[in-house]
Amino acid sequence: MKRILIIGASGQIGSELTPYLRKIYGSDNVIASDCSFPLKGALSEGGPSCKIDATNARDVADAVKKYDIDTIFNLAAILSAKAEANPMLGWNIGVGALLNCLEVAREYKTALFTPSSIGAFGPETPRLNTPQDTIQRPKTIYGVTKVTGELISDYYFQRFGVDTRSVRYPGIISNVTLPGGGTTDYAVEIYYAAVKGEAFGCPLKAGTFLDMMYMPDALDAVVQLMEADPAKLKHRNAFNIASMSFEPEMIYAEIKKHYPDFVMEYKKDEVRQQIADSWPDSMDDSAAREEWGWNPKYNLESMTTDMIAVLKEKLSEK
Ligand code: AKB
Repeated sequence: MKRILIIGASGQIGSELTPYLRKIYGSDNVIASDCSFPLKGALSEGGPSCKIDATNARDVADAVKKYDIDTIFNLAAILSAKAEANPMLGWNIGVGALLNCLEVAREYKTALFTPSSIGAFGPETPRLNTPQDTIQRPKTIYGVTKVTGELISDYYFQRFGVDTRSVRYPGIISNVTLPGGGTTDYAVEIYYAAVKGEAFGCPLKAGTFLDMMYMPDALDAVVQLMEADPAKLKHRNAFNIASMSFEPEMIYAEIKKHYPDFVMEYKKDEVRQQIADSWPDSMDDSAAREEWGWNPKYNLESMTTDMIAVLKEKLSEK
């Protein structure tokens, strides 16, 4: 990777991936873009930026030509619960934007990373230690777009030699930009509530296990995978990656070690609960470990300590 274009730079992943890549590859070599423009703060001040609506192929192609891009990160997405409220929007962004990126990647010979998700699995998938290669019959539009994305990305690799690679992200926990519209968002929002001294209404019931990951590991994964020797990759779209699996009571108990008076109640959200019930409890990520050295650093305890320290500082500045 030498000249990188990030599509959807203002989102949860993009807002942290952009500065992370700028540190590694140089500020001028990482172009941040989003459909809402101008970008704010460090995203626009820290390096080049432009407006891209990825559902418009010309926007993507113009930026790739103008900035002489060799790698595209397509982070445009409508998360699971929000996509259920507007399935056509979920499809147009999830698949339409990806198809545009694939065609541009084919024409201009760039590599392409588009995240997949635990949402690419469904109720018929083995729940525990979900294998890398297994049944994928998701029941959400988000999941349908993710499986479509995995298949079409593999097709472009096999048919046209486009260097497509991806990971199936678990719920990502971060402290810079809130996710919004996802099923796993509660695991971010709970920290904000605890640090603000507020009670938290948890949308998922006790016992709902899901894979989760702290943002620093999610960022490392992208760079490790995109820098991996292609000769070692037996899979491409997309690798299971995992670092921790927990249910609401476990994150609550961990936060209570820092805030003993913190209160979490259940405030069930039917849509999110149904989605979460259709997703795996924990994935087997041995293919990622073997093929490109995936090795996450954070667990629930170390993530909680870090999240609380960062949010305390961030929220006290306001
Ligand atoms: C969501 O909850 O929709 C996302 C995901 C797991 O892909 N965070």
